[in-house]
Amino acid sequence: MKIAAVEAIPLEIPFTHGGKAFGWGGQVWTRLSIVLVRVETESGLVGYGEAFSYACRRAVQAAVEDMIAPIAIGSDATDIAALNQRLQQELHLQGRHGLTIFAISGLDIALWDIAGKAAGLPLHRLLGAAGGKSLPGYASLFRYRDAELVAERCRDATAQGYGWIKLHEIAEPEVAAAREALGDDIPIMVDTNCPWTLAQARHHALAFKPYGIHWLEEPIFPPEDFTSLARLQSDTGIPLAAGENACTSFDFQKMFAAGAVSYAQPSVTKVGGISEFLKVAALARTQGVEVMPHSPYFGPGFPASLQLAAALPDGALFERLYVDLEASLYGDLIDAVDGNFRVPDGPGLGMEPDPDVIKSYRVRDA
Ligand code: SMN
Ligand code: MG
Repeated sequence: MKIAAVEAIPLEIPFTHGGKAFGWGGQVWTRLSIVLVRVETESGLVGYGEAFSYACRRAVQAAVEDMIAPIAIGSDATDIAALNQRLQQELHLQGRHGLTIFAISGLDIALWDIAGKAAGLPLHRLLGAAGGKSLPGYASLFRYRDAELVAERCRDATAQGYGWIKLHEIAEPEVAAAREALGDDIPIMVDTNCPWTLAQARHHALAFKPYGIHWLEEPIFPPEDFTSLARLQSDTGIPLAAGENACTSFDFQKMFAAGAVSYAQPSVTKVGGISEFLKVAALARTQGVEVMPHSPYFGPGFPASLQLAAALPDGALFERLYVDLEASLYGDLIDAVDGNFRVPDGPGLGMEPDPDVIKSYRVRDA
């Protein structure tokens, strides 16, 4: 079953997050970028993947079109692991992080979608898990830098049924406000996105500790400083989480060898797709590290992460970026019910992206 076409489809969907202007990568975020990777086989099967594209949409689209498609077209769509490895090998001069591996991820997810469709099974069944599962979700709040707003958003999320909350705050008053608003029974995770040196991180981690932090995420820059993460974790006794900026199982192998984390967060649209995610999950199991998929996504990365989380032997919390989108590619799949997310049971990723949403939000500037 040969790959006949690989297409990058860029989308931009407006969203609101209930706070002041905020963004990363020098851009204020008002729209979520999604680069769909649409793969069609000669036999007419179509699969969808997603390549990470926040603040880099046009560059990722170019990587899919110029670097991935020429190698993938004509290759066997069923030989997913081999094609993934071949892409990594042939593109190693372009770096094994960032755009290259985001683009490979998009293709790999689409190929697994096709594999599921060819088998007539949802991915979690293909990977050996039973159907009918749902996963506890956590509301992943934006960074508000405003204690009152943090408290309000926490109350809002628990009123929606969420039993777990992740903050993106870096100061104690906001963490304190969240604990005050949530009471003692709702676990809080704090994601800081790599702001500190080891010494600074120790100071902040100890300030957060009295509020009971389920995990502290990416406290140190650079994210690959696994030695410092390991020291921070053992010095403070606070479980650390990281992995959204690690690419391929080789990065995770080093992270685990250093004893850097208690929770590994492979990101299916960044790590190298489903193929690499599965290797990371297997490695983590041998190291006593829990896998918590990174999934602030609303494209195929969303159902792909649900499928993968459902196939983990210990299950996982499912990350839902706590924003309101103008339109959903996957209908109400993105809405928690009593704080839980249903694992879709259609073939492949479990659900097809809505063609009307693709049509309406497709960007034509590239
Ligand atoms: C995050 C990363 C990228 C986009 C949105 C949010 C964050 C997370 O680090 O873990 O959710
Ligand atoms: Mg994070």
